This record gives sequence, C-alpha cells and structure tokens, in this order.
Amino acid sequence: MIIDRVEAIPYTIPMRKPLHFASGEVHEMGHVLLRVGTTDGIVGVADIPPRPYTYGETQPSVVAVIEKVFAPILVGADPLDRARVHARLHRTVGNVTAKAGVDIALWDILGKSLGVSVHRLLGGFTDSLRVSHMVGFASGPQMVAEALEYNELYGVEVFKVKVGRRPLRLDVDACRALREALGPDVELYIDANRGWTAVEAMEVLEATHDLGLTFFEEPCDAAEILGRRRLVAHSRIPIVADESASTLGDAARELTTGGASALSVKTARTGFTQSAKLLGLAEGLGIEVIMGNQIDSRVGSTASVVFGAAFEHSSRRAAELSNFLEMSDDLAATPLRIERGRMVAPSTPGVGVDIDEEKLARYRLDQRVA
Ligand code: MUC
Ligand code: MG
Repeated sequence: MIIDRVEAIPYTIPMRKPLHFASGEVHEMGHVLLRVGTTDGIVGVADIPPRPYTYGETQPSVVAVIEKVFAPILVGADPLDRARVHARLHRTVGNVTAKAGVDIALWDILGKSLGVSVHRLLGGFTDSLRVSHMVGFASGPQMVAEALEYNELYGVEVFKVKVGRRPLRLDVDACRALREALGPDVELYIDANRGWTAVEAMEVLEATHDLGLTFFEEPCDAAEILGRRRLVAHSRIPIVADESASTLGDAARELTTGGASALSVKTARTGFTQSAKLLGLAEGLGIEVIMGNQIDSRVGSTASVVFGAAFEHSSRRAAELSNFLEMSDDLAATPLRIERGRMVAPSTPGVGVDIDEEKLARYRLDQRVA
C-alpha cells in the first residue's frame, strides 16, 4: 500500500454563535480537510484548524505547506512507515496543526486497512469521556445562560470559562455568577489565553479562591518566566500549559522548569503519535492532563474523543469536546452525540468519520490535488 494522493481542501463553515477569547475570536471555521489516498483505495481523513493567534498558521499557509512540502514526502511512501514519514515532516519547523492532520490521516489509513477502530488500536481504555464545555467571553448572564443550556440539553457538568484581556472584575464576577447558578457540584476552571500578566493572574487566583476552580490555563505568557514560576509555585490549583506546550519539547521545558503543573493535550496540534508521547511525559511526571479543544469541528472532535478515551491518563478529566455544536453545519456525515454529559468514541474502522460529499462541495473554497 502506497500513498498516491494528498488533498488539502480549504473550506469555511460559519459559526451559529462566534466564540470570543483573550487571544482572538472565531466567527467561521476556516479549516482545511486533509485526505490522504492510497493505492488500495483507502483514504485517511483529518480536519486541520489553523489558529493564527496561537500557532501562526493560516488556512492558505496550511494548504501551501501540505501541497509544497508535505505532499512530496507523503506521495510514494508506505503509510505504515509512520515514524520515517514523521522524521521527514519534522525537518520543517512549526506548522503544528498541518503535521497533526497528517498523523491523524495516517492512523485513519492504518485503522481502515486493518478493519479496526483507531480508538482500539491506540489503547481502547474506555468507551466514552465526560465532556467539558468551553464558554466564550460574553456578559456574565449570557455565560450563565449558555452553561445552563449545555447542562440541561446535554447533561454537561464541567465548564471551561474563557477569561483575560478584559477588566479583571468582569471575569471574576462571571465566574461567581456561574458558580451561583450551577451550584457547588459543577466543575469550573478558567483559561486566560495569556490575557493577563503574572501579577494580574495572581490577583485573579485570590479573588476566586472561594469558587472552587479546579485549573487555571495559560494565565499569562509563559515567556514571563519568573512571574509565571512564582504563580505556579503559589497557586493551590494546577496551572495548565496549553499554547505554551504545543510540542513535546515545549511541554517538557514548561513542566520541568516550573512554568506549568498540568497539560492540555490537543490532537489538533499533536495528532495521535505526539499526543501519546505528551501523555507519557505527563504520566511520568505525575501531572494531570485535559483533552483540550482547538475550536474543533465534529471531524476534529471525533479525533479528540478517539484519542482521549484510548488511555487511562487522558480519560480521568472531562474532555473539551462540545464546541462543534456552535457551528452552523459540519462536513461529517457521522453523528457525534453528547448525552448525559458524555461522548462515546466511535468503534467503526479508522478514526470513525465519514465525510458528507455534498456538504464538502458546498463549503469548499477550492479544489487542490497534489
Ligand atoms: C483554548 O483552549 O485556548 C482558543 C484558541 C486556541 O488555539 O484554542 C482555543 C481554546
Ligand atoms: Mg487554552
């Protein structure tokens, strides 16, 4: 089996409701659908979400790096030679979501060729994950209304609250309103996407100490080394590295130098192979992991649940899997449900996503075949 075709298809699907956070906002999902075809007729699929404010990638840059740099490496290669392919891809720096997409597509080919779900191939630890919903910036009452809706409709009992880069009091009040509306048993944690300084983040920790928050993600820029170390050293709750730990090396540095005490793992940027290494690192160091959301589509969220549910260490905490529900539509033909606060990992061969060709034709911006 040889790879004979690589397609990087840019598409855009509007959001029903835009998502706002400290480092940016998303009004439409301008993603890239990756398809890697083989001589056996098997096609590996992955969704790639460019996030310029996080990794510097854009929709055209993802298409370009795949067509010009990665496709020449992939076409002619055996998809089972994954380590060799990765070694060649990693000669190119950056482009984390493009590389992750390639990895997921190769695993999809592997699963489909064996007739086994990637969830089982990876480890198959549990069938489903508890879901955490990420609530974007809005007024306190709007954030409360959104959380209550997800609680009532989908049974979600864990919420990540977006904070940072707006008057600190607004965020603290929103967290307080959420705690009061949702009661003491719902889990709440916050993510500032580097929106504060380390000193401001310390103030937030103090102002929210009675709210029972469980994690504080990217409170400030990890480059504020000493301030951040001080924060990690003094915080009662784990400080989560998200965008500061988008590679294995970055994660190792942040965790071992006191820049973070927990890790967000996102298949959208580390695929399955690198995510498994991150998980091993976290487990070995004895720190907790949250399966994070890159504002993923249904296709991307499927990859996340497939991976998260495959291992014990990634299935302990609720995984951020619900924001695809804010898209006005999706390329996936396969449903992805959240019921009683949980999402089930697909058991069909491969990652478990079928693409709706009619929808792809409707939302694609162009057709490019390398
Ligand atoms: C998150 O956890 O930060 C927002 C930007 C991004 O890259 O991911 C999202 C969610
Ligand atoms: Mg984050």
